[in-house]
Amino acid sequence: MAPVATTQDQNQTTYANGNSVSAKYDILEDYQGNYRFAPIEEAQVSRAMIKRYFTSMYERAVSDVVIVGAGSAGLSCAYTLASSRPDLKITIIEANVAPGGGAWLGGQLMTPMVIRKPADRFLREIGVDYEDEGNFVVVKHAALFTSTLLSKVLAFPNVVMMNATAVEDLIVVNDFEGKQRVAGVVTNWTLVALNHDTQSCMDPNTITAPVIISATGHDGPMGAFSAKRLVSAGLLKELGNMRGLDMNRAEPAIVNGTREVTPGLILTGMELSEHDGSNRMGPTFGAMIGSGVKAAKEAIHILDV
Ligand code: 48N
Repeated sequence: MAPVATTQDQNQTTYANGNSVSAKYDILEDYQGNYRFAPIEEAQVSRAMIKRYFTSMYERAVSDVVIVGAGSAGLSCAYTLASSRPDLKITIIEANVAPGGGAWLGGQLMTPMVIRKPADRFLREIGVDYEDEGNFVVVKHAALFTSTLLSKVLAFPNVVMMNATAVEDLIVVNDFEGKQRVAGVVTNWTLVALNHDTQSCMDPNTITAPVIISATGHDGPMGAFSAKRLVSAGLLKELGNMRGLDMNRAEPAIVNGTREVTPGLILTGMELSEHDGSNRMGPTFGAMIGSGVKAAKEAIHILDV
């Protein structure tokens, strides 16, 4: 156990082992060789992480909603769901170490992010400034949008995000009518999921939930994961495959097409373009926001029926 403070006055804290740290944060004094941290033992750091992470894994083994993918659609969905239903246990599974998907940049590695009206409403909701260009707005850096949204999502007490964790299969069960229903996800550490052909038998874990929202995008090592799994699991005849770029057709198609594509599974964002065969929109992100918001409303409808 780390030594407990024995005396605390307005200038410094002294510990039973004689260590003392300046309680008053005097930058001059502290940066002249006197800077001190409160003492700690290595096991305290390990146990602080282990206790919290594995407690949340234990508790979220049964969630109310699992969102697969923390890109702009998944995060917009998570924000809408968590803010409107604080009673729901929302668990986000993100394969990358860094959440955010393709929303850290605008297009062709340029940083400004274009969002067509009326999706600018969401920017005002989460407090992101933008320049108004008439029919669309421009956020000065895509990372301003994504980091703001990510920080708000993670601040909700009912949201748990497990990044560097991949969904590598779906749980599919027969419901009481004998119909196949998606009832959860099969997970593994991403580094394990990407290395099943280098080691044998690294079995996964599971999270069950009545609603799964898949927002795995259209590209990347696991893009359109759930849509592709529906085909290989015999729940979908074939993929529609994303069509060529047409901003004016693509964005309304994605938002209006956001839905429960098979019992228990909602698709949102660009994963839907692979499922439905809708156009891509390129470097404009309003549909990701609109689709994420709609996916949240669809999930609430399913849960409340
Ligand atoms: O950003 P993405 O890829 O996906 P969306 O749908 O949130 O946003 C798409 C958007 O960025 C565009 O593609 C823009 C609008 N361009 C369109 C165009 O025409 O080019 O995020 C998906 C996230 C990523 O962070 C992945 O790491 C993650 O999903 N992911 C997974 N996480 C867990 N398990 C998996 N199997 C998995 N697969 C992907």
